[in-house]
Amino acid sequence: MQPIRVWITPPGPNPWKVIFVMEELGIPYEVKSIKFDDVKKKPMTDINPNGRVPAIEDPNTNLSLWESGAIITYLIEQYDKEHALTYTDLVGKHHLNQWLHFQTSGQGPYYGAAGWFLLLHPEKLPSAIDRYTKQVTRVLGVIDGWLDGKEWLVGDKMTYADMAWAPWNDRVNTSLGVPEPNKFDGFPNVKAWHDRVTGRPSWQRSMELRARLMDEQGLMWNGMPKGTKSFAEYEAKIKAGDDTTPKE
Ligand SMILES: N[C@@H](CCC(=O)N[C@@H](CS)C(=O)NCC(=O)O)C(=O)O
Repeated sequence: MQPIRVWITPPGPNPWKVIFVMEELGIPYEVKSIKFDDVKKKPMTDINPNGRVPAIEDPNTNLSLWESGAIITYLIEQYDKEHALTYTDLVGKHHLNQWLHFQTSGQGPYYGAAGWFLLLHPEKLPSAIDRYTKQVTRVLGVIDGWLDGKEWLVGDKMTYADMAWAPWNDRVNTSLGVPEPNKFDGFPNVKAWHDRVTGRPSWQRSMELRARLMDEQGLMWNGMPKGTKSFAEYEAKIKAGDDTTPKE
């Protein structure tokens, strides 16, 4: 099998859903790591007219695809022949699809918007911050309730649906404006689940790759340019229009 090319910007959470699944399934891939400034330019827009990452090009099937949910569904259908990360019965299959849709429509956009208004928007708009941080908390509450007495979203094993939630949850502190160790306060089932998912060696490998690619682009783990000493300094750079970090 030839490696699948995956287009990413290292700081953004969405590409890491796809890398995580590829790592877990042992799918060979090569990363095309681009700067956030270049997502809305060629050649990225030739691959994804919406100018967002992730996107993949699979030379084995001549398929080019964007939207992380669509990519994960494809990878599972095409390369998870043993059904390691999925279910094939009618109910299981559609419940997995449901949780994946909830992730892409109900987690990513809200977490992204909360982080944007909290940290990156040039003006502080309390009503927008309040609206989106409350949505993040609400979504965490939905998952926490669902996971009560359960280890996984669907069935009795980790699936692609669980994995899809990990990258945004891993940095939910930046969407809530709380210290990292407190990010799951009040949501013990989410915390236990997130620890289970991110305890996988495939997650560790994905995050090692992220650290290397962030370093290559002169970024620190939290997305701030190297050498930025404080968030206040970073905010000043953003106000001056000197920001290159991902927005959602
Ligand atoms: N719904 C898309 C969202 C992709 C997305 O927003 N990706 C971010 C990086 S994590 C991006 O490319 N942002 C570019 C921009 O905001 O211009 C997906 O799930 O793939």
